Amino acid sequence: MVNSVSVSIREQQHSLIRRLADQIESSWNQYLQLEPYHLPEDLGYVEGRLEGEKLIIENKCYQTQHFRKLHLELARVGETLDILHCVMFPRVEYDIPMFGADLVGGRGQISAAIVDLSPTHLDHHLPLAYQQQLQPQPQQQFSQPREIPTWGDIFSEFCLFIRPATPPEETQFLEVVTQYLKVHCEYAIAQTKLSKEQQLEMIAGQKNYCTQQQKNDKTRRVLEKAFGQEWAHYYMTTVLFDWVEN
Ligand code: BLA
Repeated sequence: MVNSVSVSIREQQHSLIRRLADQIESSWNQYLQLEPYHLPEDLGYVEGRLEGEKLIIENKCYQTQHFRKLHLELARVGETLDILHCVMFPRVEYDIPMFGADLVGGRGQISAAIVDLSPTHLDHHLPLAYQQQLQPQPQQQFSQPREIPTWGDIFSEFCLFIRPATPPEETQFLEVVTQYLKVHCEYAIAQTKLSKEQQLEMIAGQKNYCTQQQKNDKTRRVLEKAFGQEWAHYYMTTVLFDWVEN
């Protein structure tokens, strides 16, 4: 039986978004043992209206032994705006950085492609394995590097933020993300639990990451226009960027 409701908006989105979503899921499946994660109030699929155009949000969420929440979100505003948002929230029992990625585009062009492995340590250092296995991104390899906004002081030297200008640049971006996911997942699954005291630093680090991300007015504006201020705030603080208190 064909169930049209289950057809993902992924098929209609920009090809880089589709490819990145497929890659994220395939890396997760390759390295991690995924268990379902239930979003509050069944926010798996949401529809709103942005200036007369339909905004559709599709969420996929999992958890694992080392990750409290693996969140992959695809969103589409009418025919004009395609979005991929992904954050891997570690359990605070482990010393694991934050993986985050965002792709925003429309009318055949991705305007923002960002990926980072962000420190959860307050002194901003990443685990040694990351320093050893990854190279800081030479943004100048891309013809249109973009400037990180001031709230983005949470990002590391491995942050790549560009407007991909050609198909080879799109593929190169995808390869960077694939490499980050490999290093990140392999590191994460090898971690053992921290002491209670060390966990406090992870809690503070994740809280800082989320607080800064919540300052992204561009995300907030899209959600506010489609769903109103209150819902946008609720969504940004409980689905996109939530943290656990000790
Ligand atoms: C930018 N995010 C944006 C933009 C929009 C959104 C419309 C502007 C695009 C542009 O400047 O070309 C919108 N992003 C959304 C919406 C959702 C979303 C509505 O994820 C979800 C429903 N954002 C993240 C994560 C990172 C991130 C995980 O969600 C990074 C790891 C970064 N997005 C990010 C940054 C910008 C951006 C740095 C540029 C902001 C700026 O230039 O001011």
